[in-house]
Amino acid sequence: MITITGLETILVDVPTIRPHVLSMATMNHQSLCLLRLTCSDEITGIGEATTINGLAYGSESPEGIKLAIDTYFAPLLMGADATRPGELMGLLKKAIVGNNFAKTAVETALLDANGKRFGLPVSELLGGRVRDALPCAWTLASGNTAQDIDEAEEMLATGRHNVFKLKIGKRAVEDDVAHVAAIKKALGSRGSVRVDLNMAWSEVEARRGIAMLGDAGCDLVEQPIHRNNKEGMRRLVARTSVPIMADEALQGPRTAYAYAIAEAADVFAVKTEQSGGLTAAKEVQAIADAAGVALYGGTMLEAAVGTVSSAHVFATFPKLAFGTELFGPLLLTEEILEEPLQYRNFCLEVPKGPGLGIALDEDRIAFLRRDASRRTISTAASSGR
Ligand code: MUC
Ligand code: MG
Repeated sequence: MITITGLETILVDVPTIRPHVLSMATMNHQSLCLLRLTCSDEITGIGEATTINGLAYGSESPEGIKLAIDTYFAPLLMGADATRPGELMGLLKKAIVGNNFAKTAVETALLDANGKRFGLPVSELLGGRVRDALPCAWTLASGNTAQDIDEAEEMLATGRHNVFKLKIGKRAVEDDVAHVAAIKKALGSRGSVRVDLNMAWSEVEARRGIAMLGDAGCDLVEQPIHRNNKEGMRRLVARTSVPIMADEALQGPRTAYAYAIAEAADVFAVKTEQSGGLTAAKEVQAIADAAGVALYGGTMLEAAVGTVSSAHVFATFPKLAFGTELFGPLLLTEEILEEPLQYRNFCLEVPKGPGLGIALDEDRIAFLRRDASRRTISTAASSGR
């Protein structure tokens, strides 16, 4: 039997290329929890769990994920059959409540290892890819309209992105709509403009704001109101012509089912971490397809490992009407892969090699890991400097 011989969790801090301004937080860096899962056949699988600004977005943080995996997941997994991700994820589901992000890191690493072992990309282990490149949006969130327009122009000129998600909800409704309208006016038909409120509006604000956004040429409104207000989302969907997308509301297949039967979203933003894993994300997709809900491949602003893991999942979706937003690595100042991901023709190319099809740049990880500075200080102290 090929067994799991080790789980190492590593916190890595990477600055963002500019402040990323969301309604609930401004990010200046991204903290990743990387997972290295070693097996008795010398194969190592990698995984990632990443949140937005610590605990600003959800109930898991990178530090909490590390603690959960080290303390509670590892004893359940050590010595288990590494070739049976389905069985192991079932075991974790039974033994551990919630902790969806941590579960995703583990499933990613198990599937990466199995893919390397059997010579297949993760997308093939998940049923088979139907596309090799994913349309990829960019988020304009500098907090400044003119800077956002310049950024969008650069993305269009370089062929990197022609779909733009604007983070709004911090300012008064009218001011936010004016910001969106100015960007749409500048881009015209060259770019799709969408917005994400991250739950910032009340239902009354949303009713007013979405009507104005429609007039301004906005193509999609993401999670305008609180995730628990399913009835409110249903009312908005029924009343407005701009498609409404659920994001924070989708905490795995059960909530996806509840949203689908309530007709509380036109589009689902599927996120692997929020869903509770790669297989769970596929289940959300199946529910959406069965209910006639359109799909979008979302991000938790993961770095390269989580981004590629999501890309393998989304590459298997038969329908992906609204594309993806797998741009996380591009928001970071540092490359953590030996070979960077390829973004071209407004798409992210899905790696074709076995497993995730990527390799970490171990020197960069050694430099960026959070405990690296402590190690350097203790070396200097012990040499008497
Ligand atoms: C979110 O709420 O969708 C995705 C893109 C981005 O800029 O933030 C994330 C989170
Ligand atoms: Mg969102």
